[in-house]
Amino acid sequence: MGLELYLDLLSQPCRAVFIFAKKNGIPFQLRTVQLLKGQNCSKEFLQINSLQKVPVLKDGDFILTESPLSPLPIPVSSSAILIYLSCKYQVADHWYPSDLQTRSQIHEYLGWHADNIRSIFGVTLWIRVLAPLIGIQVPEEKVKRNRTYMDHALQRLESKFLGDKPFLVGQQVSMADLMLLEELIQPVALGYDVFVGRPRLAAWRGHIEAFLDTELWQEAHGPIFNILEQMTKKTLPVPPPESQKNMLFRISKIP
Ligand SMILES: N[C@@H](CCC(=O)N[C@@H](CS)C(=O)NCC(=O)O)C(=O)O
Repeated sequence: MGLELYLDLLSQPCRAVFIFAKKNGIPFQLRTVQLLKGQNCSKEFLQINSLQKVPVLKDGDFILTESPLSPLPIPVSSSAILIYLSCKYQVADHWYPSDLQTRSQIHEYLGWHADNIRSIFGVTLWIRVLAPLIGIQVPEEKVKRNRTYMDHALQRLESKFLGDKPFLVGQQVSMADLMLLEELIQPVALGYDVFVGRPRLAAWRGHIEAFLDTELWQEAHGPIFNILEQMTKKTLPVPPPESQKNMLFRISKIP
């Protein structure tokens, strides 16, 4: 069996992996794991990742998840997967530059991203969709706090990493840009446009989108951009009880 990617396109890191593989013409079998249907808790998926999370890469017998035993330098599955794909398929250098200092800047950003972006921007999906789907309203004070956290993170992102550059690192798009774009698209799709009033960030978004084909953009983002409509039409599956337990725990952790 060749390369398999276990993904749900509602998830930001999954979309980054999906777009990266497609854009670079990397052949893979898409194994869709629908989180809303609790497929990440199925017996079959537990054999692949006992942590019940996507994305996961399977290449023959080799499985890459966010296991702390990962041999790669960054213990976050999507970036570990992007690094694996970059090296194995020798993608264009700008995605994961071979120059030591530029590559180190990518790692520097990805480390910051894991601590400061990952945990904050995904919360909108919980507030707007996942919590209401199981009958929970996230308190308004938490919603406001999340917006404040997003705003602070974006200020730091612009001042420390982006500046006036077209991309996060160097003059061309890299995996760091893709990881960030997918996180920022999440609240946008759910009604909070983080690019409004941030011309530098909006210009950066324009540079990356110009680089991706419209068809690929639509294929990757269809599910997340349609989710509010599906909410309204009540066509989203209500997660099974075994997933709801995990979801309640996750919702209780929203700061
Ligand atoms: N740390 C991983 C993301 C892992 C993760 O949080 N995955 C979420 C989707 S975005 C998931 O699978 N959640 C299911 C669950 O926790 O039950 C990365 O950045 O690639």
